[in-house]
Amino acid sequence: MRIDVVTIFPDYLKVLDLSLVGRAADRGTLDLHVHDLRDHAHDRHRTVDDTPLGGGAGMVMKPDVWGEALDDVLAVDAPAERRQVLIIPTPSGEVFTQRTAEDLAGADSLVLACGRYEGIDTRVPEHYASRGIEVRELSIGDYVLNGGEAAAVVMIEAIARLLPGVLGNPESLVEESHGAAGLLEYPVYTRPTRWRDLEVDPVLLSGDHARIARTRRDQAIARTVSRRPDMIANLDAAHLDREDRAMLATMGWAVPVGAGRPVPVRIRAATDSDAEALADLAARTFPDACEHVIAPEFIAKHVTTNLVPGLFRTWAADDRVDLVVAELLAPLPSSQASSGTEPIGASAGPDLVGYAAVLREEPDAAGELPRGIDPRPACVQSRHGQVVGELSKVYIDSSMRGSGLTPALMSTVMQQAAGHGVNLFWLGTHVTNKRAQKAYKRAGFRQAGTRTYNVGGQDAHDVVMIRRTGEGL
Ligand code: 6GU
Repeated sequence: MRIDVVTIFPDYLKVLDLSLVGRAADRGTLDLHVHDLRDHAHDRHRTVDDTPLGGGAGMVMKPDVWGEALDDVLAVDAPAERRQVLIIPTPSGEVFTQRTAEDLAGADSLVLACGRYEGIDTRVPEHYASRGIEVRELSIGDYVLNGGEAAAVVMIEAIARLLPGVLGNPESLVEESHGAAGLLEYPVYTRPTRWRDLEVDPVLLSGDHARIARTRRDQAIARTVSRRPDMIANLDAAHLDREDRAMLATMGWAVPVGAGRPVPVRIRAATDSDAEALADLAARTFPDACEHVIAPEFIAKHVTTNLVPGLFRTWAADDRVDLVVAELLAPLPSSQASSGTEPIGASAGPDLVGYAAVLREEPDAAGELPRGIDPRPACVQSRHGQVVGELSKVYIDSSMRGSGLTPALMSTVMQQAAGHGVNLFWLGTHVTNKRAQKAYKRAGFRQAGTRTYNVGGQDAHDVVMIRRTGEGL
């Protein structure tokens, strides 16, 4: 690639002779030429600027001087198959990104016109564009430099390292920040493994390549969520696997069904004021769990007698109940909104799309267990000192299936309950609901037996699953 730079400070570009760009030039991959703009000024003072027409601060660079300089370096009648780009670094340009660098690395030659002062007369880019030259006015970020030289150095380095043979190890282009994944790069470590009391994650020393890859991916996601939420909002959901989604959901981003991008959610403890929204959510999600196996009238009866706002109000007030909700922080595009009985957003309440509860098996002062707790099935044996909690249960709005909210709610509620002493979790789920059983299995549950469960007056057959805290996932 040939690069020409026109500037009033040719020495500024000498930094490019150092480092990898210099080596690329030595090898012939890059043919860099720097020209002094003042060679094209013809008065005694070699003037390149003048006061702005219409008044105002600063000086503007003269179009006649620039025109002569650029006519000299631009190959005006170059063959059409050679791509030549005129780049004008300016804070009022389009933002130069890794995508821009990748695009420009495909050109045959670049000419960078570095302005100083308030910029170059606007007719200069206009003129060359009208002559069929590809002109790009580019900014390297939202701040102002005194001239385009530093920006030109930045752009040339970003472009040159993408040219074939410039980087020693092209592999390092694959996983870096702002690469195709749309995430920042994961944190990196080297020896010593323990430095000033700081240890590295032992997974990195395990030699287990799949686990290392997973850990790094989770770290890249975590870092991007905290530093660049704008990048998370733009992630292409098609590139997110189940574990990515679970990680994102724990960190406040979920991918709705059919959506191309994650949306912000908050996973938090439920309060009294969630009771109505929770009852609505329960009414539209409970049937999903047993729709095809229990008659609709039994389901309806169960919902209207049990899953009432009063139940959720009682749970929110009971410290033996850990009740966690997932709240949508921005409305979904209407095509993805759930088609429940209550239109979402019609009420003033929170937009809840999921909940999970753990009911701790512990009598209160009156000897009563938490409201709505199921009798513990015989197959759930607690040893001395074990504190039993019923995971009751993880319900997700149909618009959020596969969004990552299920594992995120599950791990949040179980962590919270574990903090309140629960170390043996159990749950019952209908024998035919394989989707739920799979999800619980992934969360570390295993089948312990079965139970018969009464839904609105009809017996249902449930699989009983258990998980002890500390049991590996
Ligand atoms: Cl390309 N030029 C100048 N002068 N300032 C800038 C810039 C360019 N990009 C950000 N700030």
